[in-house]
Amino acid sequence: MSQENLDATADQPDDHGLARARELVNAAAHVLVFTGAGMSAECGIPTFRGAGGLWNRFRAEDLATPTAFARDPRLVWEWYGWRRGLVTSSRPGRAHAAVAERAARGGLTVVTQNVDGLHERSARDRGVPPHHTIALHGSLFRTRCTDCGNVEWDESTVDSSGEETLPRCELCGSLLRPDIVWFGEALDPELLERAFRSAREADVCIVVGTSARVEPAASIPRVTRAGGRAVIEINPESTSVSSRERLAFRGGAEDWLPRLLE
Ligand code: BV8
Ligand code: ZN
Repeated sequence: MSQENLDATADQPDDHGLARARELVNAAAHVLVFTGAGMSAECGIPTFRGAGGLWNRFRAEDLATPTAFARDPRLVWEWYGWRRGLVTSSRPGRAHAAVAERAARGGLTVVTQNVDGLHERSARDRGVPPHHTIALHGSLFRTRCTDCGNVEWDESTVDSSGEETLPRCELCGSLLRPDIVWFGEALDPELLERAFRSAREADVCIVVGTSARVEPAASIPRVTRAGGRAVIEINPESTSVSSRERLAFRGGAEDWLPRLLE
């Protein structure tokens, strides 16, 4: 389906727009679902930007950079420990379920900027193999040693009451850090390559709940579009993705994704 074919669709799709988008998705051999924080908003996990966003209350430079961790690891661990707790008490929602159910039928890859693991949990519940989800920015539930680089799965409660209580490497005793990609750090080249390959191979890319401002992830839908394939957006607000896209569904992920993928 070429871009010209989509241009007939209104910016705010009506029932016809939904029918058209569903046609595209159903005809696709390879669907890419590209998600951001809005995907988990209805599960009670705050987004970063916009009303109620974390970056309104906290500064990214103080919490999500290697410099911040070097300066005050206790503060950074307090923030990630709080977020780990928030996610532990949350559950994947209807939007995650719709994606996982379609992935179980095959032909769907998720590329997510989220570190909450909710796509993975939802997929696991349905027996979908983990490689269907590419988590570009890491995980709240993994640690990495600042010295030997050892990576471990870790769901425990973080004690950030003092620097001496912070998690330590079981191999070498050095300080552990969250295994998350911070601003100014390189993304895993293998994951990035897989994500961009999916974008090139996708017949349709569904962009859900991202302000599309953080690079290089934000370029993923552009790659699908550059190949002449359709990009569908689900977001209550307009973004740089929708300004070029006619198939933009204004509203929450839980409202639109199940209708699009059922
Ligand atoms: C790197 C970890 C190089 C933190 C995160 C090109 C141009 C300009 C700048 C750059 C560039 N290339 C690189 C940069 C610098 C920087 C960058 O992009 N800066 C931007 C902000 C200007 N990028 C980097 O630093 C990257 N690294 O480039 O390294 C390099 C190379 C070699 C060697 C060394 C270095 C690393 C970026 C990774 C940053 N890490 N995550 C953490 O999670 O604790 S970023 C942070 O933003 C989040 O974690 C998230 O992953 C990411 C994206 O945010 P969104 O998911 O989009 O969330 P946001 O809140 O913005 O939007 C939510 C949306 O949901 C809204 O649109 C809202 O309307 C919508 N919504 C709300 N409710 C709902 C909803 N949608 C649907 N349903 C709802 N119910
Ligand atoms: Zn170590």
